[in-house]
Amino acid sequence: MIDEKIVTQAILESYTKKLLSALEVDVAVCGAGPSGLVAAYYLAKKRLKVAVFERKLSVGGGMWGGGMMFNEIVVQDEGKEILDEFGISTKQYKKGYHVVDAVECVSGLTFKAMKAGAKIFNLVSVEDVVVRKNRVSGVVINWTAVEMASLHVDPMTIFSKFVIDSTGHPVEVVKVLQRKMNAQLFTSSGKIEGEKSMWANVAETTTLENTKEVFPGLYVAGMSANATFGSYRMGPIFGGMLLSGRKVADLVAKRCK
Ligand code: 48F
Repeated sequence: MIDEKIVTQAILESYTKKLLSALEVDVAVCGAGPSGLVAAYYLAKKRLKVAVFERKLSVGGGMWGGGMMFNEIVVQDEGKEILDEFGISTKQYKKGYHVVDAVECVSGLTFKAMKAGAKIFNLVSVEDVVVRKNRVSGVVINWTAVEMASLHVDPMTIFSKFVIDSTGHPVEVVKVLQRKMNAQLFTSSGKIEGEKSMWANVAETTTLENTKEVFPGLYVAGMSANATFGSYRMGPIFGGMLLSGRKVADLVAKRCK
């Protein structure tokens, strides 16, 4: 005999417990694309308290569809090393180029990030930041359904020592900080420089260089880093995203000590 009331109670109680445990975290990761998931894994592995907020029903961002819906992705040798650590299969296509099933890759990154201890909240959008004493100190979240329906419902707040913007091309967290607080960013113009057109070779290197703090308390990773600091996009080669996730985790973990 199944008692539906128990099923409902189980879900409500365990979700509430999970959310309550995330009200104050070491790191709030905004966006569960490849860079966000890798960052969450390495941070959680270092025993830091990590909450990931993802707007969509599914995590994985732009990785599921590979290149133009051919659901395979490519990584370089350095990216392959990270995938090896996650136990994700890769196949060498030519020297220095490895192909990976995009679906296995998203699943593997997600599984390991969660097993390491990261909590993922899908269907939740980050709509604002908390700024205290000229420092980003948390995020403001709401249900994606509220956002989609344009309902007039107030959001709630998550406090964190650090925030990572891994929202990809739209660089949403930095954007809201810039718009609402007129923030002076650590970019050459002090503002978001904007993403440039495709140039994979340069973009892969600059993704790593641009993975850094952009405002006190706020880091950028993945495509968000390139969009913030004004570099190119790279299409379905994902080594830079993975390496960026690992780099931001290292940088933030050092600051959390
Ligand atoms: O876009 P996305 O995959 O970001 P990424 O980790 O990787 C980029 C690549 O997928 C690809 C590329 C590499 O070759 O160019 O595009 O930089 O994942 C970003 C995630 O953030 C979510 C969004 O739904 C996606 O899953 N997201 C975006 N804005 C918000 C958000 C927000 N305001 N709140 C919560 N999640």
